[in-house]
Amino acid sequence: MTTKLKLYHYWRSSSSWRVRWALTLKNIPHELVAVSLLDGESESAAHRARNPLGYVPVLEISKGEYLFESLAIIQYLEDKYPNPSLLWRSTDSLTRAKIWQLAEIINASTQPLQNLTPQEMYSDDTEKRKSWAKHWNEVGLNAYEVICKETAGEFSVGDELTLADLCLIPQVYNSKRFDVDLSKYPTISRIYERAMREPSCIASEPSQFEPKK
Ligand SMILES: N[C@@H](CCC(=O)N[C@@H](CS)C(=O)NCC(=O)O)C(=O)O
Repeated sequence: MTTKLKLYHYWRSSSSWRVRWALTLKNIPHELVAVSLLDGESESAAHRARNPLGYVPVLEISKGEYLFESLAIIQYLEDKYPNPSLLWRSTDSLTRAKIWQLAEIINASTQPLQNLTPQEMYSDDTEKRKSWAKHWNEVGLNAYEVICKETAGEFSVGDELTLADLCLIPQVYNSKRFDVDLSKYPTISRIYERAMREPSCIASEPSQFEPKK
């Protein structure tokens, strides 16, 4: 018997949104389990047994078998559920590498630096934390804009959604929270507006999962 995939996520986590979006776009049956980042739930022994880093997202792929790191999870989903493809639609190696490059600008060089834990290590002052996070968002978006100006069609690479967009759009959502001036990024802004009209994007975006007060 196959178990339904179970995604441990947090509504406002950008990395969680990437995976929710992939599951939605590929129409993969799954259930969601909320893990709060704010009240220490992600640091609990139960959650660290799923991911020793104490982060979300985590995908339970069968009873007691967990995958974490959103891009590894999406690669797994891509292999198991190839259509629609987020990575391999193009047969051109350079284009595939550009998709990865854009995804990694966000995944490796932006999101980790503005994550909650580095912010907490940096300062107790909420204003200083916010300007730190804003800075690293701008560093990432500056680089992304330079590259995607060359690769974009309707989306970051051509006219189809790819892994790059699944990383970019949630990061733009973070940037907005940190008051980044998006008018400095015309290509990114255009892609963001376009992506936010996609049903799979709307169905997976944070406000759909915000806990009711
Ligand atoms: N590289 C990881 C990043 C995971 C991550 O940083 N998750 C954040 C939420 S977006 C988190 O759990 N942060 C908790 C913390 O900083 O303590 C991935 O792509 O899954």
